[in-house]
Amino acid sequence: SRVSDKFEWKKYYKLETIYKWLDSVVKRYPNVTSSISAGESYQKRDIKGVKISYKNGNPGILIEGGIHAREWIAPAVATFLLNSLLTSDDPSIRNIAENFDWYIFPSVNPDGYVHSHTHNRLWRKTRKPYKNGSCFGADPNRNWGFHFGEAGVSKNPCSDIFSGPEAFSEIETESYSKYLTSLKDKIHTAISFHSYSQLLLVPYGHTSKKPENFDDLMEIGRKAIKALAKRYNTKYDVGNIYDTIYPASGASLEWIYGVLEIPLAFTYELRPSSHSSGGFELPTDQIIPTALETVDSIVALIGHAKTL
Ligand code: ING
Ligand code: ZN
Repeated sequence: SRVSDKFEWKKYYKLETIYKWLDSVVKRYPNVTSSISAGESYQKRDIKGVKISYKNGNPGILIEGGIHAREWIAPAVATFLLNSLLTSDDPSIRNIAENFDWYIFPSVNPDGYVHSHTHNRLWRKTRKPYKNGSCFGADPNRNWGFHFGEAGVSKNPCSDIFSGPEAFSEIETESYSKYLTSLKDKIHTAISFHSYSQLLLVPYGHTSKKPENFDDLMEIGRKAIKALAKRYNTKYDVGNIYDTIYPASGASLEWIYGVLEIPLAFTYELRPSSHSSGGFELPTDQIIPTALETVDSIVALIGHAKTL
């Protein structure tokens, strides 16, 4: 269709363009895809996703993008992955496409994403007003009800890492978490895309203590970043959130791992490596290379997870 022909990962798209493209994908692949929703945002936007299922009984994988508004490469990689799973004829991609159910949400903070396109490129949070409208939003990756408020958060509503007044104070995290609860027994892997730093992170963020399956997570993670490096020699590190990036509690993947007990939880900090290489404003000519190498790594990650 015209809509999907114009969607080429050569630039960063507005939310409306992404959502129209998701609809066009479901129209084009009605037998294997369906439109899914994790609720709506404070400003009443849909938290829209696409489910891919080639057959009954597949284990499920969650893909989360855009929980932080300014990290524009995250929705771009999530949509590129969705497209690859549906259109690639690479046997290793066909294998993961057809033997897992994929729940892909490219932009779980839609109000923030729109705000970063229309008003403030570096906006991170949701858009609910606090302090009588003098500050806006909580950090949707500090707002979840697992060790809420313990580490790497601020109680100041004007801070970029404001946890919110209580867990799930934001309608986005509240409704998205309810949706995920309904998937609890259907998924074993959850992957979130952020930027930037070129890291692959595993639990925990609220403590430096290592979770029970840490060794498995690290082994899978090392395989994944090795596969990522093959195409362009892009260097990633792998490690726990707390020590590898910084302490942070109340993140989506902490809750998914700690409360829903989804055993395989990975966060990608995508390109670039540093602020001086573009930071959140990754040049558009790097969208496709970033997406290609990330898909390579997901093939390895999922393939290895299967053998555990
Ligand atoms: N980084 C993440 C953040 O929320 C993170 C790091 C990942 C923390 C997973 C906790 C859990 O701060 C960015 N760039 O947002
Ligand atoms: Zn982020």
